[in-house]
Amino acid sequence: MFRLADLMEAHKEELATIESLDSGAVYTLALKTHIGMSIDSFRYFAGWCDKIHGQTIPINHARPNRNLTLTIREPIGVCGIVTPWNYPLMMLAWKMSACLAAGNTVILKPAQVTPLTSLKFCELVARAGFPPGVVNVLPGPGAAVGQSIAEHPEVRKLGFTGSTPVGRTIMAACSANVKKCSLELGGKSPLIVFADCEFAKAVKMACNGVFFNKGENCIAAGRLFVEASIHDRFVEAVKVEIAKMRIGDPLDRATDHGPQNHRAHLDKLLEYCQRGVSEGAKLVCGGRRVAGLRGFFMEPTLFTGVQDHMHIAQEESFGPVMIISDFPDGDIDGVLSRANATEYGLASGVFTRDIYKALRVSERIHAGTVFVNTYNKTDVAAPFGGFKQSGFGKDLGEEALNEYLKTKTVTMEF
Ligand code: TAP
Repeated sequence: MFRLADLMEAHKEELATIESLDSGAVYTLALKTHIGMSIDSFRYFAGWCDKIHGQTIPINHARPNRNLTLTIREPIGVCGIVTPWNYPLMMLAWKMSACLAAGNTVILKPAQVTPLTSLKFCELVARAGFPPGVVNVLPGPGAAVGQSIAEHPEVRKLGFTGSTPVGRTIMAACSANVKKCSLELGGKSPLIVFADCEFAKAVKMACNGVFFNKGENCIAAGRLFVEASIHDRFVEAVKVEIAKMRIGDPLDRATDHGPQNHRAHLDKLLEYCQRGVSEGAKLVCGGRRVAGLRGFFMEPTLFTGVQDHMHIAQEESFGPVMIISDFPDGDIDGVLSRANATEYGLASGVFTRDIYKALRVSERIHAGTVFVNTYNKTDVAAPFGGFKQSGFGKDLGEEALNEYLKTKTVTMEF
């Protein structure tokens, strides 16, 4: 695995170029995040390979004899992994690195629209010297290939990242043979901005929280709640940031915002914005395809005056759409209950200089990740995964290993 990480590092520009062409991610981001964090994942989990062990547990003795129990952490066997199109190599790496470190073999199905980096990755796996059959990549349609992996009786574990509806289908398929599964699903992550925040930082981070990877980011800040007394100033500052964004060729090193992943996704986003307008939200800017540019470019979009019942307040866009609602000054309970009134629970954020407020929000928000005065700050050592219908099971960190291990209990009498 260390050798594989070194090979990925040596080919990182090539991988980033392929990822950029295949997914529309801007090259600079692809290099740092899509590829950079994939390399970090393999290095991090390579370090775990010789640190996976069980426990020695004192149990009641069967007198007059004595007993000793120990646990052994064993690989599960053949694991399936099914990934989405927004971070093609990174989603592969987050799951596969933990899966391999735990001693399993793997069959991975990449998203149909973005299979290229996973195929290049196979070449590096072979060059790194993995035994044949340990890593298998099988591109194809989810309904056929993904479903077959989920249903196969000899695949004992399935790790899935994707949408909540497909997650439900997968869970049902896994239930047929009681397969262990972990699901990293959609989100509609609330970001709460209090008036006592560091204003300029909050604006920049909020824009990053929404527009990072053109919004095709599962933890994207899906809904912003801004305290009423700074609401108008905040909206003006976001408009200034949006106006600065350079939209264009993702391979150009100066570009900030590339095209959406594929046509059907862009069409869905335009419809989503239409729905926001027809439900009465105020479209401050964007909501359209970028005129005069070839490709699936969408204007960074800003909605204000969004009411809780609206579709755009409830459902994830998975695109560059910022959705702002205000909340009365000082109403922490009110904003928390609105932020928690969703079936999703992937991530969340809070901006305030008041540590008491930040900790109270962190404690009471229903989400697998809380960012305080930052956003999108994931790390290979920190567990990542959602609550509620955003799924269960963790990627990254020590906890991810549990998803790909089983525990055997051995009890001896002497
Ligand atoms: P999905 O449509 O759910 O697709 C994800 C993967 O599942 C694809 O490889 C897809 O294959 C496959 N699939 C489709 N139907 C299947 C079935 N019946 N059985 C097995 N596999 C099947 O998601 P997407 O559109 O690629 O990605 C966007 C969604 O992923 C968003 O909702 C986003 O929030 C979520 N996401 C979540 C996270 C985390 S960590 N929670 C990270 C990234 C993305 P095809 O290629 O044929 O569609």
